[in-house]
Amino acid sequence: MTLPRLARTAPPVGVGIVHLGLGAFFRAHGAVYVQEAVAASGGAWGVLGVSLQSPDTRNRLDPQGGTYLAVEQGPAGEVARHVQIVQGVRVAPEDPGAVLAAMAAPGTRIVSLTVTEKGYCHEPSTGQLNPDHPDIRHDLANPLPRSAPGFLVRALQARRAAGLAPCTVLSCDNLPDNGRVVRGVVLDLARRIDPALADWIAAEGRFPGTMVDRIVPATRPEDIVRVAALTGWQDEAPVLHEPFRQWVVQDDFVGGDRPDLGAVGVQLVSDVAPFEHMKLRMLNGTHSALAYLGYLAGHATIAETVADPAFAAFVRRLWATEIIPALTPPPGVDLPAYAGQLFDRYANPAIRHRTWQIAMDGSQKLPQRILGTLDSNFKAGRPSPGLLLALAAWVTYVSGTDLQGQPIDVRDPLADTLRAAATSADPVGAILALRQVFPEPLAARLDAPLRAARAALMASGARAALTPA
Ligand code: CS2
Repeated sequence: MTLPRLARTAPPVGVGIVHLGLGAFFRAHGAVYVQEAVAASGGAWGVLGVSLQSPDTRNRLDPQGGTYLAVEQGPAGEVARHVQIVQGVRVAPEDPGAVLAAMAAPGTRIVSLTVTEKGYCHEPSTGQLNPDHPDIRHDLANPLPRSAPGFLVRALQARRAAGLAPCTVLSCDNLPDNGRVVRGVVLDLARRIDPALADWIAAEGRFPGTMVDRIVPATRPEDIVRVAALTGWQDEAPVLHEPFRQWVVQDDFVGGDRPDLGAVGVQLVSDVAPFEHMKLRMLNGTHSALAYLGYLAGHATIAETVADPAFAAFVRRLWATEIIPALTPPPGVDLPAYAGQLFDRYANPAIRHRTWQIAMDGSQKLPQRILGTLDSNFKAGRPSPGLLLALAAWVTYVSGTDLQGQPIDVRDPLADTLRAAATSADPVGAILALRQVFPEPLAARLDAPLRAARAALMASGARAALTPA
């Protein structure tokens, strides 16, 4: 039976937000919140989505009027909701000028981003712009950009030239102080193009920090088939997500202009940092630890990994003895209770979140997820056996060969460099020498304990190494 193609049923909403990086995460998180805020309080806050790389999402969404189903996967089954806040999709490499025009339009008051860690073209260890990044080199020499920082700077330049206020730049990526990082790369790039532009952005621009949270595994072809059977609609681009969601936003927008996020459960605060640190270290840190160790132990998903009692005990120990002691809780938050809630979220069997998916881009993720905690623990004289083992698992992972000699499909912007280091005569020494990832003093402190953790991992395998002797 041929099912009807999903189609727009809601009237269009004027575009107020241009979103760079229209991936599954934003479609299951920010877009849903904005749709609810517009339903609650109105406002021309429709979203124009931009894909910075491939046309795939546009090709799937266009025939559906930009709409899609967001499917909540909870213990009681799946519930689909029709998301219609995305008004259209642009593919940046096809027409960068059209993207800039949308970002510079008077109605656009927010440019939000989910471009992943590597999309900021910064050095993960310092947060500073990498001026040698090929896309940054390109964007310095050409008015039509390729990178996210390039689009932001050129759009702000056009707004200034047109006598408009800047748009608020809202980073929704898992970076510590994401507002400060995006502000830093934008100002650095702008200064290299036009110092007066940089001064204007520094004075007038706003870059609120955010903490975003919802587990959104990649959609598989079989999910598309299942969602069609569940709903009776043929949707070529559904997104799947857990019931939980959280969005903490620093309330600092140009002219105070934003959707009524507070009406739909977004926490508007003056300082996001404690929330970001908690989430990056407790959720993303253990996600990465479980991803590398779980993958090496033969587990395909996070739910499968924490269903293994050795891993369940390991992750609970990580929170209790290595991560929570190094954190300052955000106001009103009970960190052990938060850890318990995270465990239940990981264990949700309906969410098939692959260890391989989370293992991607470790060079960009580990500094804020794991290295910050390790550094605090070194300084406090607190042992971190579990985090060291996770780091040792990453060294093996990026070598491209698992402990049984099977190949690993490593995805990372530094994949070639990492593989060369991890397959050299001194893998730990060569990996720790990568200054993009490991700052000097931390690398020196890590040397001996990481060698010991790696030796234990190689001797007994990932699962056995989890349990302290
Ligand atoms: C995950 C995150 O893929 C990853 O690296 O750790 O995408 C994680 O699922 C989200 O940050 C949850 O909010």
